[in-house]
Amino acid sequence: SITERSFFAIKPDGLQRGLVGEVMSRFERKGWKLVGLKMLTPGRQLVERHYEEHADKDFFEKLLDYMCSGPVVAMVWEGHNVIAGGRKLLGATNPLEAGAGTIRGDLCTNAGRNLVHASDGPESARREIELWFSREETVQWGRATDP
Ligand code: YYY
Ligand code: MG
Repeated sequence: SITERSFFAIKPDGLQRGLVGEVMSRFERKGWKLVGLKMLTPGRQLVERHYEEHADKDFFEKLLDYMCSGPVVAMVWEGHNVIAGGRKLLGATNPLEAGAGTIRGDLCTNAGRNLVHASDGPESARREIELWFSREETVQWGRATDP
């Protein structure tokens, strides 16, 4: 639906490497609409909750350390098929398997430094937007091209 929203985060390596504009530009060119944007160095609790499905994985502690190592750019994008489409734009979790033309395929080499997070379905999109953004922090706005 046109009002579908998904949560994305440019991870600390994205800021370290100066790729914020590059990543955001790909979302804009796709045609999705930015409706939430902020920068923060996430605390451990936030990231633990964000990645709670991975709490039992061997990479969990490393993942938390990495995600809390510096600022991230948290974003909500809205638009047609932005949840599934956002995953496609990112490419596979392991950049080696991510196709050319995808963000991970083009811009990184390591699953542990894979640059951007995207919600993996409607349920996680809802949960993650609520976790990272308060109601007032997302913006409803219209574009002349929406209709
Ligand atoms: O949703 P996505 O980010 O594509 O992958 P997930 O399977 O949800 O894993 C979350 C996050 O964990 C991944 O982006 C990097 C990290 N990770 C890892 O460091 N090593 C793995 N073998 C799997 C995932
Ligand atoms: Mg995931």
